[in-house]
Amino acid sequence: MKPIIAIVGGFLGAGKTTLILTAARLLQQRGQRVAVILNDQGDDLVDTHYSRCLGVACDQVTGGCFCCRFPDLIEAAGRLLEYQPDVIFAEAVGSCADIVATTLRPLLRDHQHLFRIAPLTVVLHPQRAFDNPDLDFLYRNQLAEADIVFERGDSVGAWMDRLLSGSELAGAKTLDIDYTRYAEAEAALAWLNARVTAQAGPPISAPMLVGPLLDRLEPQIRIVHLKLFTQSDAGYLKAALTANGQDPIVQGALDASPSVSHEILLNLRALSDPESLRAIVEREFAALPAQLTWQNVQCFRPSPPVPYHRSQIRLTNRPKVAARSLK
Ligand SMILES: Nc1nc2c(ncn2[C@@H]2O[C@H](COP(=O)(O)OP(=O)(O)OP(=O)(O)O)[C@@H](O)[C@H]2O)c(=O)[nH]1
Ligand SMILES: [Mg+2]
Repeated sequence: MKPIIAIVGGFLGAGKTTLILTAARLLQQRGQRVAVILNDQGDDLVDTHYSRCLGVACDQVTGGCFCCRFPDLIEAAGRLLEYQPDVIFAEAVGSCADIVATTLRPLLRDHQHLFRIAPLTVVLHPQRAFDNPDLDFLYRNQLAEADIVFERGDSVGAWMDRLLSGSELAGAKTLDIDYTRYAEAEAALAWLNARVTAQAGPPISAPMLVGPLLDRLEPQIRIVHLKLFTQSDAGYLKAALTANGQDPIVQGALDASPSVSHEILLNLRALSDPESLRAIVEREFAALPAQLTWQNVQCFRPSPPVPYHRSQIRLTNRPKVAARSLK
């Protein structure tokens, strides 16, 4: 049986990775094999490291969204065939829209000999509206093209059954989106991905190392999604903020014992200019009680989307949709 590719989209911090990893666990309990493709504009993805720590077979598409890196998506899916997955979840970058025309339809058109293509799921963000026209533009366009909308609290089992039944139309809606406006909306965001090694003397636990760092970063940045992941010989710790004024959501070894060596990944999406964001992050990292080596740091505005395919093919009688206002 050919594996199913199920694309999951939705805004930054909506809960895509969480949904996919929950579904992966449920499917594994049902005896099915699952793999995941993560996607980002930069490298050093927290989602990939986290998924691997949970024992899920992963690959990734980096340096651009699935739309712009469509051949990389196909290569990643091809590499995952080695695991003989029944289902491959593909998580789109949280600022990405127009996935039906640029990714789902080309999959349907050219790759059905290898894969079955599931409907596009879009995860609702608990915030619903962002008080920012650029973020609202991206969010409502994402929702407008969904085949299935998943909301926190919905049954993951029922969602999977719907997704995998094969009875629902995939790519039913073609988005009518202005690419100039789309590029402008994405460019309101600053993206920072960093990988840093920290050598602490005396040894320190991960929560003691990064807790104060989060406390210092939070008031200085308009956070859209901040993901921080640390790995040491005591285990991993993941902390996330999806808005300002929240306590971080933490997973992993909260009670980890002290370690000398920590690898820290930071994936930060904020309403900012990249230069200011980078300066704040570098300054606050420098205050850590450890010797730091910056292995990699990328800080940029997403460049205008240039989809590899923008498929206009109409497979059935599919309506064109324009995103409606959120309010
Ligand atoms: N309580 C609760 N928290 C959730 C749920 N889904 C996600 N979260 C939390 O919300 C944060 C963001 O979730 P992610 O799954 O990382 O969101 P995402 O859509 O993958 O984010 P990006 O990859 O940055 O676009 C995480 O810290 C999750 O623990 C949920 O259903 N309930
Ligand atoms: Mg994610």
